Amino acid sequence: MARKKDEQTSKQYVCPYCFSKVDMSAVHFVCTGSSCAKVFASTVFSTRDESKKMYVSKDGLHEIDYEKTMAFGKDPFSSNAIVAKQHIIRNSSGICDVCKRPAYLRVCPTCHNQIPNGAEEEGNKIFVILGPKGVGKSHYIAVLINQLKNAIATEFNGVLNAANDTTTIRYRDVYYHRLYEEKRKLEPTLSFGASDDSREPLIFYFRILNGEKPLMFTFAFFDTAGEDLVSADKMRMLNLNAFISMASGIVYLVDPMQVKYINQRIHVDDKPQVGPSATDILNNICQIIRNNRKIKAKEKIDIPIAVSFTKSDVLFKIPENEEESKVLFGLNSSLHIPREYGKIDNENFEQIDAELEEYIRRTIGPEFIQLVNGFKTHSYFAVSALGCNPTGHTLPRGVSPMRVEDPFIWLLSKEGLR
Ligand SMILES: Nc1nc2c(ncn2[C@@H]2O[C@H](COP(=O)(O)OP(=O)(O)OP(=O)(O)O)[C@@H](O)[C@H]2O)c(=O)[nH]1
Ligand SMILES: [Mg+2]
Ligand SMILES: [Zn+2]
Ligand SMILES: [Zn+2]
Repeated sequence: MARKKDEQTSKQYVCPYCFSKVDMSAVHFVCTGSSCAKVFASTVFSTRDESKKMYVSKDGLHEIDYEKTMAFGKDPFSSNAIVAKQHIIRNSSGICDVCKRPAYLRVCPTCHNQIPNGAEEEGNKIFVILGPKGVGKSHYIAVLINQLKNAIATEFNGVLNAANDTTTIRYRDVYYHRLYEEKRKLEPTLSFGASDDSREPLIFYFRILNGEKPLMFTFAFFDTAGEDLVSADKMRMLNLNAFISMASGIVYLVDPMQVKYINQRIHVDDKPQVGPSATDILNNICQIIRNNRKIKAKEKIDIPIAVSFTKSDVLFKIPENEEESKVLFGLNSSLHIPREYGKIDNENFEQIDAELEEYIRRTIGPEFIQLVNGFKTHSYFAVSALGCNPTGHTLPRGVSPMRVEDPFIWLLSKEGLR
């Protein structure tokens, strides 16, 4: 009996909304009964039950989701308090204390977002995408989701589903509609403090039915504003540290044109300026993970990292001179060799990894390689969300992505995808 309990508690579920570790034996429930929230509010209000007054609005008409309100950093006793549409059961009995019927909808005790069925057997793997300002995160996320949903799901016999309506609507309105239908570039992402809705990541479940046992992955795409990643203090303030430290895999993006050595040699229209050092930002991220997970300086970080060049379309151009050819990929690059369809093509990934490591050593510097070597499992990739360099605000020919899925296929292979 004791052993069973141990096994149960050792299974870790990380809430992809608030990034707290959830003890699966102490979850909360939601009752789907249509009147329980109202009955609960009026009962607490009429009996003047002081111990529960934070769960009811001042007029006694609504149940308040105290925990979710707090998770959003709002005052539960003000008009900003979030109303609970359905009654919340704040214990793990699974029985509604109002209607006495069993409740089946489990929620995270910290933020009251839903916990999917099968969370304890399948666990959850959260993958995150990070990178400094203007590196191409938003475009990458927009295109990656579309690729995963269509091409990759078919290739690996899987399905990609949004975890909730907010994700569906936000992906459609903020990303898909603008990029694929209006054929316009996305705007820079607002800093955390400036917009509330960016606080919640886009969450998708990717279920793969290949093999004997289905595999389930959670993707939490947190479209951070690049400026929020520049200082370790700011990251701590925004709770980005929990988000990063709890990840099962990291995709770290680097814009080649923001690298000084490359920027000085490459000739392209609308070239971005040299950016903050990719090494410094990765160093911040490493420090945060080491502090949070208590990993000593000599030990390696046990989260796989896929370091990926964005906008790699610009590196395939025909060189205009000798200097420029030093920073371009050339005709013999392994990046021209397509990966094999429907399987993990490790040979292809290893070739690309070796070529890019050399390229990065030359262009960014050995300190960067050294930092990446501080991760037990790492590999280099080059992607392009748009497939071409946009001039102006529109994309008249639409998007033609290149290798955007490579880093994810590689990360998934580290978590059991075959
Ligand atoms: N050539 C090329 N340019 C790209 C590509 N993706 C993005 N860009 C350019 O890079 C700019 C910045 O891309 P975003 O996706 O907005 O970058 P971000 O990392 O989200 O930036 P912040 O939200 O400000 O942190 C875009 O406006 C495009 O001009 C690509 O695949 N190829
Ligand atoms: Mg952005
Ligand atoms: Zn009920
Ligand atoms: Zn939560």
